[in-house]
Amino acid sequence: MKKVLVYGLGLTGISSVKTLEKEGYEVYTYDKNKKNVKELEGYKYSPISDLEIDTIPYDFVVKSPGIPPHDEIVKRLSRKYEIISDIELSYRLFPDAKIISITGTNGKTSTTSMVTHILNESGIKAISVGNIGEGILWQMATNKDAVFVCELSSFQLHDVKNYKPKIATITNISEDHIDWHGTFDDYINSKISISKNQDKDDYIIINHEDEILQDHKSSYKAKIYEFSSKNEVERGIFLKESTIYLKDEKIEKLIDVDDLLVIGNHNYENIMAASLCAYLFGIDISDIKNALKTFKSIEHRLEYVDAISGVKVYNDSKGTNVDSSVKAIESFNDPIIIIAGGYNKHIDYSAYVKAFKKKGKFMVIMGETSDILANLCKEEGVSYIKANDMKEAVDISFDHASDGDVILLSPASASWDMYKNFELRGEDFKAKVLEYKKRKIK
Ligand code: UMA
Repeated sequence: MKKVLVYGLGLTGISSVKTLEKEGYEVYTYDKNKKNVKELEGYKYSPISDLEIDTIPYDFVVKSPGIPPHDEIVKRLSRKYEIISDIELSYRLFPDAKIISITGTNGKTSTTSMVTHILNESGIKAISVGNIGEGILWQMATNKDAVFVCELSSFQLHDVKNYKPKIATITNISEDHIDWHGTFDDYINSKISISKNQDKDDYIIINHEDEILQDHKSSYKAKIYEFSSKNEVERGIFLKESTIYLKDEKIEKLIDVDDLLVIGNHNYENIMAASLCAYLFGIDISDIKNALKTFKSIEHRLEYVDAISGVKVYNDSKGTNVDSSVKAIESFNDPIIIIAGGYNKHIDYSAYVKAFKKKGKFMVIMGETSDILANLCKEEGVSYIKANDMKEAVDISFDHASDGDVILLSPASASWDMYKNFELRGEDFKAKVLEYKKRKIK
């Protein structure tokens, strides 16, 4: 019986243990913070201590994506064993699964959800997996008939070896997660590795306007399709004035952006990337057109929350890095009061404050990155106030807002200093907005 160590018992670990046990492996587990988890009741696995962790002859180790390569236990394990991600394992266990893979610094969740939406609307059972929802392995083990639309993080791609998707997409690359990767180059290489095993019969979809992706163009062996919101592409999808066109053997109109339910140039780019995935998968263009008309913005991604006394409120808690939040800021024409700050990923925040300066009225800052952002605001002459928690941040924002303004939570930082994840931060924001509304109505 093959022996496997599952390191980390969060979403990834739970899904990995369940699947490995079902597939007949002898499973050992280790987690710094827990031994047994409720979700694994009834499953056979052996928790192991850090002292004996490298004494068993495992065939390989499955590491959860949040655990960085510089972790001492990872370093110890890597001297003796092959360490892979659950994504790599999904390819090894289910080589015949139909997969569409999407990565990129920003837009990957939206693009993934859009592809799933287009496929489902076209009558094909599709499930979004990977860096979205529960772990990929259990989904694959229990949904043999589905197409898996796989959002991949740089953490997950860092530990792939043979993974070879038929269709891969990289939406864009900008600085993120340097605390985990150590260097920007390591982050870039992880992203690019989505395509490293592809060959001429596969497809790679890239952003025509992204310099880093263009610089790596000669390294892709797969057939390249591009998308662009600025220029006509050689082969792919592009936006011209307010219409999106598909160009392969001929040019044909896909949709007018006015017929979409999402706003912002970055969302049009996601629509283009998603449409290319669906097109290359073999979906009819008429089905793609129809599905695009019904796609709504996903939760926590430029999500419209409410309008209170003429002030529109948007939740962009998924804005966890500079590039993502800059795009959110650029989606609005009205004056913005922004709630900023959070976990410090040791990235450069100046582009965020500079972009905000153009349209922004006021920055409300909280979290670990408070001092960094406050100093940048001073340098750029942006007005700001620090807040201790979300309630205070929301109240201050409304105090400074007037009719026609926008209040936007788009922190350019991960949530991990104050919340378990960005979803909980977004929920908290929406709850505090609702509380404010109730107090206001009284
Ligand atoms: N742990 C250790 N040692 C450590 C660190 C963590 O034992 O040094 C343990 C923790 O005690 C915990 C477990 O590892 O029990 C957590 O593992 P994890 O951080 O990898 O989190 P999972 O619950 O497995 O969730 C992961 C992704 N999280 C991260 O990559 C941080 C989820 O992405 C993903 O949905 C899930 O796998 C299923 O595939 C979330 C995320 O924030 C959305 N992703 C980052 C992002 O989008 O920016 C990359």
